[in-house]
Formats: sequence, C-alpha cells, structure tokens
Amino acid sequence: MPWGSIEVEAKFTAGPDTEARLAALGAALAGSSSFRDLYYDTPDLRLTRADHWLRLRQGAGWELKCPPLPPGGAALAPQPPAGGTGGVPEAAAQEPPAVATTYQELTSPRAIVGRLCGVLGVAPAPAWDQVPGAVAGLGLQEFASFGTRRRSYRLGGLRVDLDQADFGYAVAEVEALVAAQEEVPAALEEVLQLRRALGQDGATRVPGKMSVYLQRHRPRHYQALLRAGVLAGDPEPP
Ligand code: V4E
Repeated sequence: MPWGSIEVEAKFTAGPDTEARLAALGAALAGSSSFRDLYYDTPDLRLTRADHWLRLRQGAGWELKCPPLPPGGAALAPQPPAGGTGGVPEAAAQEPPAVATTYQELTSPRAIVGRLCGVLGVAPAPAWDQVPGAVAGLGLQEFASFGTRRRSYRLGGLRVDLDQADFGYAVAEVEALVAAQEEVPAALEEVLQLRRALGQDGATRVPGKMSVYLQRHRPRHYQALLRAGVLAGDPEPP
C-alpha cells in the first residue's frame, strides 16, 4: 500500500466494564503504550481547515491523517471541508455528522510531503524529501501537543484503543484498517457492531482528543474548524 492504509474508526466512551466486555467477546490485550503527539499547521490553519492532520508521534514518526483520495487518486488540489466525516463532503451538507470516520493515514515522507504540497497549492522543493524540511519550508507551526496512555485490544481484524490523554480526557475507539475504498462499507459495519456490543448507542457521537484539546486550549482554532465544517461541535460526554 504505497499511499498508506485507510482507517475506519468510531469513538466511544469506555465505562468501568469495558475491558470485561472486551474479554467476554474474546478480545485479547495487545499492549499498552504511552506517546506524545505534536500537531502542525500553517499559521492560517489551512491544513486542518481542509481536514488534514499532520503529526509527529514521538517514537513512531511523522503521520498525516487526511480524507482518502477518490479512485484515480491524483486530485491534490485544495479540498472542500470534509464535514468531520473524513472525506464525505456532499453527505455532510445534508445529514448529521456520522459517528464513524474514514481517513487515510500516510507515513511515507514522499506521500506526506506530496499531499501537503497539494493541499497548500505549492510545488515540492528538492530539500523537502524528508518531512522536517517540508515543515520548515512550508512555515508549519506546532499548534497542539499532548500525551496519551493507551491500552489496545485486538478482536479479529478490529482494534480497540482505550486512551487517557494528559489534559484530562479519556476516549476509546474501535478501528479497522483496510487497503481500498471498496472495503470501507463492510469495515464500517463491523466497527459499528462492536461499538454497540461495547455498550455505546448507535446515535451518540463522541469527540476525539483533538476536538476536546482545541475546545479547551485553542478556542479560536476550534471555532474556525466548526465554521469550516471539519469538527462537529459535540459536547463532551458526561
Ligand atoms: C482531529 C482529527 C484527527 C487527528 C486525531 O486523530 P484521532 O483518531 O482522533 O487521534 P488518535 O490519537 O486516536 O489517532 P490514532 O492513533 O487512532 O491514529 S484525524 C481526523 N480528525 C477529525 C475528527 C473528526 N472530525 N471527528 C472525529 C470523531 N474524530 C476526528
């Protein structure tokens, strides 16, 4: 998969019985980890307003989460907002935001820099063969930094992450990784089925760490993403 895998994921709120439910369903603890994420954008927020999330995950490296390209894949021009659904802009205009998201996760420096340049409408420079060079050349600045403690479970092809962020927010997610857009609908069904089995009702959207971080620590950035239709403005779960 030269352009990275597609992640289909749905957040939920874990309760005191979530790990027991996972065990009862046959899930296996895959591991625990701690990491820090540093997120980057232009000073005028052109990446995140286009639903592109560039981060340095310490210990893992550079990653870009962005809406999957349509089949054919060459459209790297600036994109309309994704309505918080990870690349389903036309649906977002009429329907409530979905509880699940679909993003491509790019990890190869070439793919990351190519996509960043496409969104920002600039030609890549030769010195940008590694992400830090492009970050400097494009004038990207850190806008968020937080740590996460994570416990991960595996159940069949699904993964469940139970996250505790260091700014005092806990959130969980069910995730499937697929290789192609055609595999997304079936993965989505599996993800939502497990989310229900873990006790989360089908309609409740649960905000991710970034949404809550921005709301608390970067309110102007948060408001800009609400206006752009990239974040949905969900209240934090009780
Ligand atoms: C905010 C955001 C993105 C960056 C953070 O991605 P997220 O999956 O929330 O973080 P994390 O640490 O769980 O990443 P993982 O380890 O699973 O790769 S990517 C997309 N968004 C926007 C977004 C949205 N609009 N709605 C929801 C529910 N989540 C994220």
